[in-house]
Amino acid sequence: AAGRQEDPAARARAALEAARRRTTLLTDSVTEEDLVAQHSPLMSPLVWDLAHIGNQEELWLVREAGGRPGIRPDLDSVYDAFQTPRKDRPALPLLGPAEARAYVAEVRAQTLEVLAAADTSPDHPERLLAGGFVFGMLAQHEAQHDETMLATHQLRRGPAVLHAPAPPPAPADAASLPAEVLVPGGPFTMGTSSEPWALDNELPAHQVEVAPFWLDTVPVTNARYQEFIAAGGYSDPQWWTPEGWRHVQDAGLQAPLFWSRDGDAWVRRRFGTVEPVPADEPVLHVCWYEADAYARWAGRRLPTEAEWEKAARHDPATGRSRRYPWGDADPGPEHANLGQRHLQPAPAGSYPAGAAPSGARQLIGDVWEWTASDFSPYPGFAAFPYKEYSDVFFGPDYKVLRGGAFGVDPVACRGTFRNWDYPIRRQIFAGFRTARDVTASENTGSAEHTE
Ligand code: AVJ
Ligand code: FE
Repeated sequence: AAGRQEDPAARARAALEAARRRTTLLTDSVTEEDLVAQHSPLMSPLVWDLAHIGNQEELWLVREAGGRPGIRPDLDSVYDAFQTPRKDRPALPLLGPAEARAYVAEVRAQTLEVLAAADTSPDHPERLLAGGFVFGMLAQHEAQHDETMLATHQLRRGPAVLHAPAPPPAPADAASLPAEVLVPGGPFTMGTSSEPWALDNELPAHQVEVAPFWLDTVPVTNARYQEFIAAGGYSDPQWWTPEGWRHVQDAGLQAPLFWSRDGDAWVRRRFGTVEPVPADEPVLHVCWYEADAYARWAGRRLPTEAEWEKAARHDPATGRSRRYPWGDADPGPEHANLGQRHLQPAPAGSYPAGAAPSGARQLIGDVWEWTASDFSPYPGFAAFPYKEYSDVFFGPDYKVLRGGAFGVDPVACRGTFRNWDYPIRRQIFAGFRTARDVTASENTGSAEHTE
């Protein structure tokens, strides 16, 4: 695994090449017909994602970083995500599969020449190049589209084309973990001013006061979620916000996306196969409204984004915020379920080596976790290098998700990484965990060892 001390150019090349291997697999594993088809109005045709990856790389690495003339500037408007919503992209004059493959290969060849000649030293006067930032940004961009394309694969009907081993079984102690862990109160450092490839919305580092709270040790499982369904959770307005209740009725929600009944049991469709819903796996493909309603039904609430990040990064022994729950080392297979190594979450309680100081597990990887918070800028936020990455999304329309999922590459996942989506979205690889306030008596009792 690449570390922060490693040569930024070598780290950038490795990250770009890893993302491209995944892009190639995701686009070569389907027929040409499936590549150009729209599998859901929520998603682009896969062939759009492919050429969009190339076009963004041409814009930022070949033209901007390399100062080279454009390869296909005529494609800029076709692959501008803001000009055409996903549902309308099949009608665009898209490159065909062979043309798109040739295009991304040509862009990549030039990118590697630009990278080989670039000065990526951490103190480079141009912020875009310092520490290889723009190369890291494009590796993260491609990795994010690899996740989006994985969601398209999940929505696609027909026999399975992607295959991966199941995650390891839960460790022996998984069944005896405490239901919740205490995260001590006090200030902590949220966000970062030192992570070289952090994106603009993760900056700057700033102090946030967080009251002590209890957090689920592991994400909410399918078994727990089925209790909510069986208790009539979907038909009782008291658990839902007014908007959530309206949405449940309008959309006819009864269970997570991809679930259906098979007699008395729940089954789920997963990458082309139908299988029993595994009881001890974190629940997946629920929207924010469902997560919020479950939490209220359980007498709890979703954690705020600041609470989530404190649980994931704050080390009470030193007072410092770490890059990851386990420390500063880049994610390895022992820490977290990331990178599409497995095509499903690992059982709740997995990855003890990835636990946070509080004892919480699986904060990174497995499932994105919905938080209570709207997507807003940190104090001192400045859009960089373009407003359309985050700035235009700030506001009450989007909820923040944290922690990454099995479909997320490690390059696009860390304790500070912020994702966001509409509260109705379910095709993303999202689950959640719940929290509660520390009560007055618990607070008195815990004050001594938290100071
Ligand atoms: C950060 C996942 C919300 O997919 O809309 C991809 C990432 N930005 N291309 C998205 C992104 C530009 C973004 N999310
Ligand atoms: Fe994009």
